[in-house]
Amino acid sequence: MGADVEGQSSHGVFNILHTRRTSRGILRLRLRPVSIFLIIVGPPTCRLITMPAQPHLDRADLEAFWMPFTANRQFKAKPRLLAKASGMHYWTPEGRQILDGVAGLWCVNAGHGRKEIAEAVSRQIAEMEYAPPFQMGHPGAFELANEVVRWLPEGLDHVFFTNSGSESVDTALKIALAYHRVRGEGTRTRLIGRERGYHGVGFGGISVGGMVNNRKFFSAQLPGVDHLPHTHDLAHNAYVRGEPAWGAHLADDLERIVALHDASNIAAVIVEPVAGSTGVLMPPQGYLKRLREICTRHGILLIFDEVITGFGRLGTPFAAQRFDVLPDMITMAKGLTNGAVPMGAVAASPRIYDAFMHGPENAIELFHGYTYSAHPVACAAGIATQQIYQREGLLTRAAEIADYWADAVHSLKGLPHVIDLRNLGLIGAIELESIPGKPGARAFDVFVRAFESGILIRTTGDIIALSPPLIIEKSHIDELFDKIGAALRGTA
Ligand code: PXG
Repeated sequence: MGADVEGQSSHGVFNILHTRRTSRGILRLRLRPVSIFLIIVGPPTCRLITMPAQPHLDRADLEAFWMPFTANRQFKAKPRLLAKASGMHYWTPEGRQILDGVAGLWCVNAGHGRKEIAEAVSRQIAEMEYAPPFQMGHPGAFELANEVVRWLPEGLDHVFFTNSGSESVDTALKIALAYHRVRGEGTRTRLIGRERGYHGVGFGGISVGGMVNNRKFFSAQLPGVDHLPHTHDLAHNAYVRGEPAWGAHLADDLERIVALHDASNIAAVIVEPVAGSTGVLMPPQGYLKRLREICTRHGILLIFDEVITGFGRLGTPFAAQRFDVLPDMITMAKGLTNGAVPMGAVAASPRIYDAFMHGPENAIELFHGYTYSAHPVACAAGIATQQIYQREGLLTRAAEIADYWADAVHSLKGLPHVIDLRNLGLIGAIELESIPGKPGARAFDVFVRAFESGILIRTTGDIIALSPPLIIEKSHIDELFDKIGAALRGTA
């Protein structure tokens, strides 16, 4: 093709200015005036990826946005931008293809660019962009709640909508406190989290959470919070596949806290079934069951924070099913809408819901909610997402490919700086030895190298976390781990 070829697309007539064949059979076309197209050539089909015109961003243009959980100055000196996504991939504004090893941020479980979600969202915005959720309703809210209940373990059958994981956590903690109060046990106010837990960034979430940097700058936390010990111990559990055998006894620490405060003062325990943000810490075999038993014995509510484990990450719809443990509440977000529209939710047991359904029928039972609870557009995205999960069997897919994934994770054993490898469902972790005095620097270097080689991974401290879309194929797994291996070999 020459520089003067003319073509037609939905964007109008274009002139092809430049073509270049890259690796993997991708033909890149540079077009006038504004678009870049990528044509992926490969039997049996061709796919046309259109890149919308990207505004050019100078250093000064990057200043106004105060980026979350980001080294702002480092990023703005050398930005890493994403402009388009489809299936297992992102593309940079320059058209570089990036294999997504982390489902965006543990949320795009059905893969990127799902047409059904885009269409449902666009239909809903055109039809009714907003409806007030207080003393009013819209059909989508009830439909999505029913869809979610279908995935939940039997025994959780009510859904309260929020807009994020952080809001879900704070909502669940508030429901726990109010639940005890409406039952006449208002002294049960203490909340128990876990060291190295992550429960979002609200004041409730950082109070029960256990990540030092997320807590130490913000002195005003909830009073009356205790923490269980975390379960991560490389001396016992290094290179274990799946759930480690050592550590169930760490749940017994809850008995110590109960003995200290008395159960009559304790409202709830909140844990992530698999601690994600803090570096992918797998629950020891039997640990969650033991926590459940102790909570039940003492009338303490057990909350599973399933913001990352919900919606198929471990090969079952929720981790509660995978571990065969029924919590009193489950918090969720992320995969609820495939990351397409912000939304979270709290699932509660009938015992909890029914406890509020007393008093005059015209009384509001729970003084809690958000302007955007059950937002119609989020509900539309959520319903379309659940239909994809159902139709494609995605919430059990991780179980099918988990062994191949586990082999790939553990194939990195022996590579430079690797001190542990962990896997469960479609989650993986690579723990690296830190550079003395520079915690996190080594993993970040691997992250940058990996991005430059065409894969997106996630780091927390010196741990690399992996959580790809659930549509991942074996060839993607091979590419992901080949490139991680190369990045590890390349780092100092
Ligand atoms: N609970 C858990 C278990 C989470 O993983 C939240 C609550 C808060 O969700 P929102 O939607 O408020 O962010 C999360 C969020 C990472 C990473 O790198 C994980 C999260 C957020 C940011 C980074 O692992 N999870």
